[in-house]
Amino acid sequence: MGILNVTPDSFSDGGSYFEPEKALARARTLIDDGADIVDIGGESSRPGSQPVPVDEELRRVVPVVQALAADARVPLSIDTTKPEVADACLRLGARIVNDITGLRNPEMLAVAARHNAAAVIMHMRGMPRNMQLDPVYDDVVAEVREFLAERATAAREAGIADLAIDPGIGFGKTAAHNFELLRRLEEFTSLGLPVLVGPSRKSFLGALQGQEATSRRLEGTLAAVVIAAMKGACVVRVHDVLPCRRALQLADAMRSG
Ligand code: HH2
Repeated sequence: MGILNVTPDSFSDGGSYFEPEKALARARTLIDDGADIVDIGGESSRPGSQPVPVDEELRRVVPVVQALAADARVPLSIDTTKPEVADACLRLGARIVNDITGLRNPEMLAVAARHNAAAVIMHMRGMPRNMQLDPVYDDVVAEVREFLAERATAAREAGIADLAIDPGIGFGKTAAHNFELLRRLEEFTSLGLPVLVGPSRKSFLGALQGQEATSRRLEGTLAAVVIAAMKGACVVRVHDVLPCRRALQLADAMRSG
C-alpha cells in the first residue's frame, strides 16, 4: 500500500504532494514502483495534530480521487476518519476505507457497508492531539488485539465483509510498545483477518539509530516491513514503495523456500 498524503503537514512528506498535479504524479510513481493499493489521505495524524474541517479535507482529496479513479490500475483507499469524506471518495470509485479510529463512528460503518467497501480497522489510543502523552498498557498486544476483535465483529455485523486489521504503529504507543507489537505480530494473525502494518519512516525507527530526519529512516523501514511480512503481515503501508517491494521480494522467496 503506497502512501499519498495530500496535506501541507504530514510528518514525513507534508507539502510535497499538496497540489493536485503533484499528488497525481506521486500516485503514478507509487503505482509504477509496484504499489498494489494507493492510500490517499487529506488529514495528517502526526502526534499533536489537530483535525481538519470536513470541507477542507474534501477540497484536498476529491480532485485527486476523481482523477485517479478514472485511470488508476490499482484499488484506491481513502485514509479518513470522516464518514462524509469516505462517502464522497467511495462514490467516485475508491474501494477501501482506512480509518485510524477503527470504524468507531457508527456513520462510518454505515457508509462503508452501503458502498460495499473494504475497510482497514486500526487501533489508536486517544487521538492524534494527545495520543503520545505517556501511553500506558498492561499488555499492549492483548489490549490492541481485543480492540481489533471487537471492532471487526461490529464491522461484520454492519455488513462489511472485506476487512483488514492494523495494530496502529505509533498511535498512542511508545517505541517499546511498537517493537513489542512487531515482535508479537503473529498474535494478530490468529484473529483470522489480514494484518496490515504501517511502520514507514516512523519515529521509533529513528530514535533507535539517532536518525531524527524522516528522510534517513529507510533502512529501519525496510527492516520493519521484512520482519512484519515474516510474521504474517499481508499488507504494509509505506512511502518508499520500490525499495520496500524489493526487500519484500527477498522475504517472500525465503518464506516460500
Ligand atoms: N499511519 C499513518 C496514517 N494512516 N493508517 C493505517 N492503517 N496504519 C498506519 O500505520 C497509518 C495510517 C501515519 O503516517 P503518514 O500518513 O505518513 O503521516 P501523516 O498522518 O502525518 O499524514
